[in-house]
Amino acid sequence: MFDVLQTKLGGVFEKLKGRGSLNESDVENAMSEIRTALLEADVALPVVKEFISDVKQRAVGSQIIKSVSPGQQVVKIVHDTMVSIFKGEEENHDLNLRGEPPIVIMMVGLQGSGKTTSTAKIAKSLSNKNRKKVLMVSLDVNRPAAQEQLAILGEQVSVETLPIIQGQAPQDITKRAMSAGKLGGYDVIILDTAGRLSIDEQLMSEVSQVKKVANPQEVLLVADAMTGQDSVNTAKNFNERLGLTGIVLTRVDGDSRGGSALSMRSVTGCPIKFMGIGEKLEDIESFDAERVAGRILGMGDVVALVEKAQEVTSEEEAEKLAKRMQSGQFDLNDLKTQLQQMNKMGGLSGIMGMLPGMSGLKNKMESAGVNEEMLKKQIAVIDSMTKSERTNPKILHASRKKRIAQGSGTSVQDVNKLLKQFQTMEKVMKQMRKMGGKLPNMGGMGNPFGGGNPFGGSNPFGGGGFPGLGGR
Ligand SMILES: Nc1nc2c(ncn2[C@@H]2O[C@H](COP(=O)(O)OP(=O)(O)OP(=O)(O)O)[C@@H](O)[C@H]2O)c(=O)[nH]1
Ligand SMILES: [Mg+2]
Repeated sequence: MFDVLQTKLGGVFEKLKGRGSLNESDVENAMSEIRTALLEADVALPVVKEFISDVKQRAVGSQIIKSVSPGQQVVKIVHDTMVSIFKGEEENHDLNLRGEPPIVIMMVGLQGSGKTTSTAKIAKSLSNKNRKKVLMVSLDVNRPAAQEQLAILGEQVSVETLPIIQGQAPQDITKRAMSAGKLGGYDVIILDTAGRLSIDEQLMSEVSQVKKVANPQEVLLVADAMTGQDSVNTAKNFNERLGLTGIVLTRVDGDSRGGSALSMRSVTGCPIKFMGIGEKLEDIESFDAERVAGRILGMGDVVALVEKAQEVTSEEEAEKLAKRMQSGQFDLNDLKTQLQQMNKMGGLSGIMGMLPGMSGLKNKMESAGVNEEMLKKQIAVIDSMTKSERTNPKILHASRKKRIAQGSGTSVQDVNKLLKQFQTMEKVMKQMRKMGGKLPNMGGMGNPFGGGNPFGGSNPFGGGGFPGLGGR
């Protein structure tokens, strides 16, 4: 599975992971080797470029973890980048079967890509695992015996197929399928369309018309993982013309280069929903980004190690911060750490999004201008300060503020705002100490971000949200 990609990247990683230290040129070298590896595995050039720049960006923004080697850390970053491309925006790569039945799934793709086989595989899985009543329908009137092929598969997997009426056009078969689906009380109808050698107008207009009649909830492109660069154009064309909702990647069991998977995902923005991993009708898997990236990179142990180390590091950091706050030693360096931590957690919206019932608050915060941009700006302001300014903000007078504003690309007003927040925090912490470490009940929490104090906002997270404010 994805052999070429795996072997090529594996070589780069083996060299990297043992390295105790990496300088800039080591990293540059590793990047250029990864670049070559991806290209040789047939990943499309724009996707390679995006991948490399994403890795670099993550590398720059990542925190150095003492307990693992830089090489190991790079391995982890490449892994994360791959997972994030495979995952895309959606959380869920399952079929969308919500709504009023029958739900229609339409299978499209080039000739021989595996549409009919995948139709039967998906039908079998929906019927056995999800207990759905499924109707399979062949719209392939071009290839002799294509409709019979599906009927035979239907018998093998014990899923019904629409009776064949010779001479009917695809649109008419579709209409018949829709009414049979409703009358028969089916949950799901899967339409298996005819393939073509290459994308031609006739094919596209035929499937577009079928789509209009059937109004499918899922339009799945079935694509052969073994076809290299061409698959990207195919996917792009189908997507532009039909609006795909997902990809079924077939023949992943073969000696495929694997690059097409990454490219198609990236170019269409459509999630890969299934992988065909053999000719048998149970040879289908849901696509799991973590697992696939793990298989491709073959570095599961390193990834786990770095994850563990990251956890420990942020815990240690949180504890250290909490202690400093309790002893009243909090300075702007600590504020920066805290801002970074917030940023790492996916920014405020990421955190808020995870909490049920918080969407209203999230909007409020956004309208108060508390967002990731702001976090970044604040971090930039602190970065532009000298060491002594950070530990002793009291020395910040007008000319220093002006210099900091210029250095961070912000305004003196922004600098003042940050300092104001810092002072508010100091005050809160003093109160905390007085109350024996408990978080004071800050008045006016109706808008926790009132007064431009984002740290008031950590309060609604139940104290555990941010290190140091938990009152531990
Ligand atoms: N090894 C392997 N073979 C597969 C897989 N999926 C499909 N095949 C094989 O590929 C061949 C073509 O599959 P079909 O399902 O008939 O392809 P199709 O897209 O319906 O073809 P047309 O209808 O002619 O366009 C068959 O021999 C299948 O057994 C897979 O995941 N792995
Ligand atoms: Mg077929």
